[in-house]
Amino acid sequence: GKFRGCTLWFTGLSGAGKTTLSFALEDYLIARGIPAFGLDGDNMRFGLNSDLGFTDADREENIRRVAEVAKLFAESGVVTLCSFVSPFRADRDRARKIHEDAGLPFLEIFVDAPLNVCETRDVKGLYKKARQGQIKNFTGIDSPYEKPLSAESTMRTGETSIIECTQKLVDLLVDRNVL
Ligand code: GGZ
Ligand code: DAT
Repeated sequence: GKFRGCTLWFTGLSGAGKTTLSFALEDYLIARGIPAFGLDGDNMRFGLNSDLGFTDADREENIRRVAEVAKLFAESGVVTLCSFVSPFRADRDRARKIHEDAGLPFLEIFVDAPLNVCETRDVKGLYKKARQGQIKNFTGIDSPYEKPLSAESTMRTGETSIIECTQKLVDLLVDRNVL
């Protein structure tokens, strides 16, 4: 069959919708027999990256290791869905380079929801804690987020439904000959 290995890199604030969209796309792909796998903080930060926190340097190393792991999954033919805040442009650009040097497609997806939308959602109650000073260096509150300048696609999750966003991702994969 056709070789589909590639990495979709979801970046955006906590609560923007990275995990939700990557799960929806993973379900869609698996249901059609296409191997897909999601990497996120839950399966990377508790294992391989359990030595890392949220300083700028630790985030950089987190993204570097995730990118190397994603490259291996993509090399094996899997559609790899990475959901990380990944707030720094240089770190995302390096993740891209790691893939492109190996001849693997890398699609950066900007999951773009305004801070006030993410903070109102407050899926895990972390914004409240960050506002109260219980969590330091929280992205969007007291740590920066550098928006992508040339993402392959942007999902405006504050004004677009999960279904519409998922369809847009499927369309992108068709356009890039993954599907
Ligand atoms: C940002 C934090 C922080 C700080 C804990 N800043 O909604 P979540 O919970 O699941 O998404 C956030 C996740 C970010 O981990 P990443 O590995 O994606 O970050 S990075 O790419 O910057 O390395 C949030 C939670 O962990 N969390 N503390 N200070 N998000
Ligand atoms: P993240 O992984 O970026 O931290 P999440 O997926 O855990 O974010 O939470 C996103 C929340 O927003 C979740 O409760 C679903 C909701 N939501 C509403 N519209 C959405 C959309 N179009 N795409 C993704 N999530 C959406």
